[in-house]
Amino acid sequence: MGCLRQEYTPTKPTNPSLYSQMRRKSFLKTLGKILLKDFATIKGAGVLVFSDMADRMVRGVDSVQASVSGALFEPVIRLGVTGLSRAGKTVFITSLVANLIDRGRMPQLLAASNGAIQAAYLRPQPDDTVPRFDYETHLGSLLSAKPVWPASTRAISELRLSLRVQPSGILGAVSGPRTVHIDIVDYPGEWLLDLALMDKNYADWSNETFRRLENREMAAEFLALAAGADAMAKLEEPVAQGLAAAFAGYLSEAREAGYSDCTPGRFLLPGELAGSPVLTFAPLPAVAKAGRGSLYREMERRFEAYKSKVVRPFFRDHFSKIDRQVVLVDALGAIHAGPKAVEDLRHAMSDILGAFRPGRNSFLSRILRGKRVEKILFAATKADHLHHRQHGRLTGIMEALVKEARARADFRGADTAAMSIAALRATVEETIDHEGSKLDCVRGTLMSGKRAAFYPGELPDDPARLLGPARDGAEKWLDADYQVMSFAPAALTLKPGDGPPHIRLDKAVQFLIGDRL
Ligand SMILES: Nc1nc2c(ncn2[C@@H]2O[C@H](COP(=O)(O)OP(=O)(O)OP(=O)(O)O)[C@@H](O)[C@H]2O)c(=O)[nH]1
Ligand SMILES: [Mg+2]
Repeated sequence: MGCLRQEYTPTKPTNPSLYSQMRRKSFLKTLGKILLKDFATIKGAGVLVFSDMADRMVRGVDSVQASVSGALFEPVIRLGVTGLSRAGKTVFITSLVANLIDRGRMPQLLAASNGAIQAAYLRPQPDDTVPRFDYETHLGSLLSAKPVWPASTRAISELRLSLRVQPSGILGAVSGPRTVHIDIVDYPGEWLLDLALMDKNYADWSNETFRRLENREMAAEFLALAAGADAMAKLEEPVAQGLAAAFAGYLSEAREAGYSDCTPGRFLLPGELAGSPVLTFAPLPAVAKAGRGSLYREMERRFEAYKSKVVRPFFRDHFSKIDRQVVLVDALGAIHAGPKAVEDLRHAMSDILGAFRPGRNSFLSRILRGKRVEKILFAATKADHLHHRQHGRLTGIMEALVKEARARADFRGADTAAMSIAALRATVEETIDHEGSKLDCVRGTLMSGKRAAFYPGELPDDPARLLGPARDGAEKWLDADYQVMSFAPAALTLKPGDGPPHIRLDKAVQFLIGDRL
C-alpha cells in the first residue's frame, strides 16, 4: 500500500485558484466524514467523552492534512526513535542523519546503493513547538579532534531530513525526482510506560502503587510519610511538596536499583515541568470521603491533570502520528549488569510494547482510530563491543527479550524485526592468542585515552541460558562473566561522501523506510 501511494504523484493543476479549491474541498469532505462518524458514535453509545472526541478530531484533522499534503505534494514518513535512558538514541539519530547525507557507507540501503537518493538535506521541521534535535552539536562532539559522546538528552525532539529521490520504473522516468520528508522524533522510552495510567483512577493507582512499594526498602521513607499524612486535612502546599519529593526520591532510587516500573515517567525526567503542580502529587492511602480542598482531593486532581495535560498530549500529538518506530535496547549493558537487570529489561520491553498493541488500552485505541505503526525495529545497540562472530547471538537474545511481548501483542499489519547494530563504531576487531587459544576481541580507545583490546565473554547460542536464570531470580550468571567497557568514540577522518562508521545502520534503515524510497 505504501508503494502505491508513493508511486502516485499527481501534477498540480495550472490554475492556482482551482488548485486551492480542490485542496480545500477534499480537506473539508474528509473532515466532514470524521465529524459525522463522531456524532454517529455519540448517538449510538452515548458515552463518548468530549475530550476523547476532541483528541480524535485533532488526530483526524492532522492525518487528513498529512495525507492531503502527502498525496498531493511530498510524502512524509514519521520515524519514532525511542529506548530507555542511555540506550543510544542520540548517537543513533546523529549517525543516521550523517549517513543519509553522506551515503558512502550505506550499501544495504537499496535507494542509496542504486543511486535513487540524489540528495539529502536538513529542512525546518513541521512542528513549531517541539525542540529541534540538536544534530550539529551532537555531530560536532563525535567528530571533534578529541571526540566525546553527546550529552544526555531528556525530552522529546524532532528533526526533518528531506531526501530527493528519483523513482524507478516508467513512472519515475516521466515524473522526475520527488522529495520525501523523514521527520525523526526522539522521545524517552520511559514516557511510553505512562500509558498504563490512562485507564486508572487515583484510588486504583494509589492502591496498586502501595502494593508494589510494600517490599521495597528504598520506599520506606515515602511510605512512612504517606502513612502519617492527614489526607482529609485541608491542603497545605509544603505537605504536598514533601510527599511528592519523597515519592520522586523513591522512584529514582528504584530505577538505580534496576526496577523498570518507575512511573509516572515525568517524575524521573521532569524537564520544563519540574516543580509544577502536575508533578507535585503522590499516592495516598484510600479514605472514606475526602472533602473539597483536602490534601486527598487535591492529589487526586493533580493526578488527573498529569494524565490529561502530560500523558494524553504526548500520545495524541506525538505518538499517534508515528509511522515507523525503532526501539533501541542496551541489551549488552543489561547482560553485564546481571540476571536481575535482564529480567527487569524484559518486563520494561513488555510494558513499552504495550503501547504498540492499542487493542488493550481503550484510551489509546480511541486516539489512534485504527492507525498503526507500520514497522517496528527492535535494535540491540552498541554491537561494536562484540566481535561480529557473536552478533547473531546478540540478535537472538534481543529476539527472545521481546518474543513473549511480541507473541502477546496484536501487531496486525505491523512488520517487526530484531537486529544488532552499532550506530557509531568505536572499535576494530582483533583475534589475539591467549593461553594457547584464540580470542576474538575488539580494540578501541578507552575514556582514559589508552588503547585496549577487550574480550566481553562468550554469549550463549541459546538465549534461554541467559533469560532462564534471569526469570528464576538468579543473583549472578553461573557459567560465564560478561563485561562491557566504555570506549570513547574513535577519532575519525572521513573521506568525502562517507558518513561515520557503523554496524548495520544501513540494514536498519532499509527495513524502516526502504520501501518508501
Ligand atoms: N561503542 C558504542 N557506544 C555507544 C553507541 N551508541 C551509544 N553508545 C554509548 O551509550 C551512551 C548513551 O548513548 P546516547 O545516544 O546518548 O543514549 P540516549 O538513549 O540518547 O541517552 P539519554 O539521552 O540519556 O536517554 C553513549 O554515551 C555511549 O557511551 C555505539 O554505537 N557504540
Ligand atoms: Mg539522548
